[in-house]
Amino acid sequence: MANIHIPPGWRLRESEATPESVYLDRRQFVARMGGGAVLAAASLACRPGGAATQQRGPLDNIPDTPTADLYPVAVNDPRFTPGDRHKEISPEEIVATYNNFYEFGTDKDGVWRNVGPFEARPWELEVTGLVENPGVYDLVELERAFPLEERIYRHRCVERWSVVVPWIGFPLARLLERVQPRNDASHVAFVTFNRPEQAYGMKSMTWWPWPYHEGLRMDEAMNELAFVVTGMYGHPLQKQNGAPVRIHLPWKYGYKSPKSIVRIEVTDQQPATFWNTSTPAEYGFYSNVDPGVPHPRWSQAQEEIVGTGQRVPTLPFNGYGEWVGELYGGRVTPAGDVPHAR
Ligand SMILES: Nc1nc2c(c(=O)[nH]1)N[C@H]1C(S)=C(S)[C@@H](COP(=O)(O)O)O[C@H]1N2
Ligand SMILES: [Mo]
Repeated sequence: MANIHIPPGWRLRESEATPESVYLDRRQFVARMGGGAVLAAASLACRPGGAATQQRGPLDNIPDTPTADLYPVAVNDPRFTPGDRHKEISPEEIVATYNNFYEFGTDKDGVWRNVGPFEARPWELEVTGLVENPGVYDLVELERAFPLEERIYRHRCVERWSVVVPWIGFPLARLLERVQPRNDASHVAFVTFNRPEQAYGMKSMTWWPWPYHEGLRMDEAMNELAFVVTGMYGHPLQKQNGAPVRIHLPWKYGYKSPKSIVRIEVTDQQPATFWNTSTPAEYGFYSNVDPGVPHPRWSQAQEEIVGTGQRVPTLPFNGYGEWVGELYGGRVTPAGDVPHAR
């Protein structure tokens, strides 16, 4: 997406990701990244009776939760760990500072600085629509209801950058099995929070079709890979990565994985999606990672692994074809998904 903020050519700007960040400890990294001037714009944590005592860094955005004891988790199913390529876990400093989350602005390295006012806990998640057991769940209940597991997934943005992230959560299928979709249910819609007063991007960019929304076909949602994420890197999610609950779908472009969701709606129609509604000529419903279908404005044949300077060939389904290939009748991009695809 980022109709405006694609850096020219392949080089990521120095300020967006520096390979050295891998080797620096966190305090050095924050200092080098932002310097005093930029950090001054971040929220300052004030203690009673005192001046500002601490500056918020990119890794200080984990909301308090009574479920913190559930993290880190022990279960890491090796079936889901990337194989021979794109398998190095990205440093959390990269994943927490190079974000797409338009609710908090369009600058990737600005998102973590803007999430201060966002109250991501406590949180309710509603599951509604064509299900036998609709309900409003306290997220804490869901975190305790399903065994949490870690999944190391590749994340491939349509802007042709990628990271490798150890997410924590549970399969979407487990939640859907619990609420029992009715026989006439064909799709699942996701809706994100709608609080412009806490989200600078929502408030200032009124032209987008807020709140952010996405959707899947039921068989995609039931696929073992589709993951409800509540944590990352051994702890609950950082706000800039979609705290307290997001979706992750490793075989699709990043925009299919909505952050900070408040509702899952089971329906009998293909749901509208934020990017398809905004720019239908560029973004389809399925949006499977496909090196063979260029974006109208750039090739998808390769991608840059953020923070490494490495540029690698993009894989069909982002390397997850063995899990999801059969969902799409032998194609990666289903016919008609985007007008420019052959
Ligand atoms: N609510 C919401 N979810 C969103 C987005 C967004 O702008 N708002 N951006 C999407 C895009 S384009 C990407 S690439 C990923 C980025 O996730 P990350 O910043 O945690 O890596 O989030 C996706 N989910
Ligand atoms: Mo993206």
